[in-house]
Amino acid sequence: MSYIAHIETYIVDIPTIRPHKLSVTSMAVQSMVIVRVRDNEGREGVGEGTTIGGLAYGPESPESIKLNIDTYFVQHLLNQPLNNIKKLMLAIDKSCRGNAIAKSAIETALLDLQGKILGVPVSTLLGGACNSHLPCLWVLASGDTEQDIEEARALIAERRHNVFKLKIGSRHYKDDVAHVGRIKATLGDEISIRVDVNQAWDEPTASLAMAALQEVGVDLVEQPTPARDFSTLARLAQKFHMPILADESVLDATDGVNLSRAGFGGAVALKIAKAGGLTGALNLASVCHGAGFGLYGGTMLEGTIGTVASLHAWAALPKIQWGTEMFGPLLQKDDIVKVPLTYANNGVEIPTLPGLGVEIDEDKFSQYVRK
Ligand code: MUC
Ligand code: MG
Repeated sequence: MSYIAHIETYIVDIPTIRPHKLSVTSMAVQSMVIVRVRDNEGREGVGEGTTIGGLAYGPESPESIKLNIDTYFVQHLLNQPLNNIKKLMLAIDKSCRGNAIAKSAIETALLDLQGKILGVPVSTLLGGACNSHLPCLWVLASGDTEQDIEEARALIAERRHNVFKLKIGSRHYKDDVAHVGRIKATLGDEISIRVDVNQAWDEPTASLAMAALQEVGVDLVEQPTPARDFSTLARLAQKFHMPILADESVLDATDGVNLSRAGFGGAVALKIAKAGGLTGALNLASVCHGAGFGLYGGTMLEGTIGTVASLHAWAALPKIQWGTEMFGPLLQKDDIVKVPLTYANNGVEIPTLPGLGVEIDEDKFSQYVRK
């Protein structure tokens, strides 16, 4: 019987291809916690735990993810049999509260290793892939209207993306509407434009801004108001035809139930990092399905390991109405895997090799690992 013999965590820092500006921070580098788990026969599973801008986006930082896995999680895993991941994750859940990103990194590594041992992709462990290719949007977040238009045009010409999300909320809403309106008018009707406000507005500002965004042809507004204020989100959803995508508001299945009870209607961004892993994100997806919410495959701007783990989960969903944003690896200047994901036809291919289906490039890994 295989058991867990070794666990190591690392922080890997890779610069981004350009500054990525959100209402909460501006990123020039992405820092990922990489977990490497080995069994008694030397086979390896890898996982990733990633957030945005240190502590700017959420309560976990790369350093806390690494520290809490090393100090509190590892003792529940070492020398344990590998044939029951649920039991291992329950043991961690029972004694470690919160730390969803750290839990997601561990569950990913265990699923990768189990998939390799059984010779099946992670999507098979989750019940089976319903899709082999998923739509994937790109986020225009240089902060400069002309640069964003140029970036979008090149990606449309390559057929790499035909849906774009714009990060807004750090300046006056009228300046944001002018920026978004100019991009939408230039790119035309064929191209879908969405915005992500990352909680920056209060209700009166959101009402004014959403009316104007609806007018310029925006298809979706993501997290316009503060995460924990469900009643505001529900009121805004009832007021506008343009749908709202709840992101920071909905971490796991319980949030999905509570948002539905608050009277919200719209869509929900699933993220393995928010839900403590792939299983938690799929549990939330079931609740959303029952509540009539549309689904969307979200990212924390992970590198390839976290991105491919998410893709295996999204591929196991029969329907993902709003597509995905699993473009994280393309925002980074380099990659730590040997063969990167394939982005084509305005989407991304789901790997079919055992486990996650990606392999670490050791030279690249040593180049970017934090010393
Ligand atoms: C978020 O809030 O959606 C996803 C894409 C991106 O640019 O930032 C993230 C986080
Ligand atoms: Mg978001």
